[in-house]
Amino acid sequence: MRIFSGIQPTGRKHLGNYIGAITQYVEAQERGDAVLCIVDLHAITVPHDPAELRERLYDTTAILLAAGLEPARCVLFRQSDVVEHSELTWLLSSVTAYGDLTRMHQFKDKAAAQRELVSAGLFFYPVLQAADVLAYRAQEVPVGEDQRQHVELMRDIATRFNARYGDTLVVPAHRIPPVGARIMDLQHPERKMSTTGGSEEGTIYVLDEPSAIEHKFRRAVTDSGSEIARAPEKPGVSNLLEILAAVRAVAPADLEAQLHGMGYGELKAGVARAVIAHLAPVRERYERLRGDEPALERTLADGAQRARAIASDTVADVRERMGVGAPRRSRPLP
Ligand code: AQP
Repeated sequence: MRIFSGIQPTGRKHLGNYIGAITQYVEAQERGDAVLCIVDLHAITVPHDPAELRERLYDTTAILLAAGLEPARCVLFRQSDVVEHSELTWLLSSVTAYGDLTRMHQFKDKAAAQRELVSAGLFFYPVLQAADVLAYRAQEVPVGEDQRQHVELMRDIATRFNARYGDTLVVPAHRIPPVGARIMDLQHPERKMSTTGGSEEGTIYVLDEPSAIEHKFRRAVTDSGSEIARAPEKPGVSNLLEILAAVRAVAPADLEAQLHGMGYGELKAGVARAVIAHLAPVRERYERLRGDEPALERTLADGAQRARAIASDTVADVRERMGVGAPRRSRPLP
């Protein structure tokens, strides 16, 4: 089975990214043929500093390797190194409904947050994301809950393409983890933990020092009452339970039973300890890997070469089906 996902090189990776996505990428290496992409072309749809983008890309590469991605067991690459993503975006735009793009929650949220320019790139972001996945004919896309709508859109795009031009693209399915698909901000537990929209105090970064993690959990907002249970009126406690369940790989319901009678302060301290222990080895490996940019560059270049071999094949089939370019007679269509 082919598994594909992408992650942005913007900002610092947080616990939501780690639990909702990165952990799934690492597991994907066990379950199938994992292709993971650091999406720098997505990152330029909002204002950015060019030099910083390159730095953040290396940071993200090192975090992914430190988390357990092994270049020998997966394809790890930088999106802009495989130009087929850009071409496929344009080809697929003709089977993408304009009305669907106007309904994307992420576009609405991010457009509202822009102070100057709302770029056409931001609007087109989900088409590029569809091209990322469809280029690899991936069956599965591990993502957090916030990406559900984008995966639905890419399914529609693939289905429409196949209906119009004949069976060419694989219609992918999302894989949203049962626990930890939407980690919330510790200060505003009604909002998701986020790179751009969250609070600094409420966001745990993968590379935070243990003392910072401890401090942020100590200050986490909890709810009225004293019961440790998940409930809509207890978003703070629910989030802490979800985080603890995800890092300990246990069911939240089992935790509720185990922690019955414990106070909120004790809960927060326990979650902090578990998260610190979970992230400490990642931080240590990151420090070693991040210093060697030439090695990171070699890993990405090798990944891009392997990625291109797959993506160029799909783009050639899409062009042929659509009647774009010179006819190709050497290889029959699938
Ligand atoms: N709070 C979250 N809980 C669980 N999963 C999450 N993801 C993001 N936030 C949470 C998942 O992380 C993956 C990679 O995300 P990304 O870095 O490409 O950016 P994003 O989805 O736009 O989320 P961010 O990091 O919070 O950035 P902004 O602030 O720009 O929206 C995705 O699979 C995502 O679902």
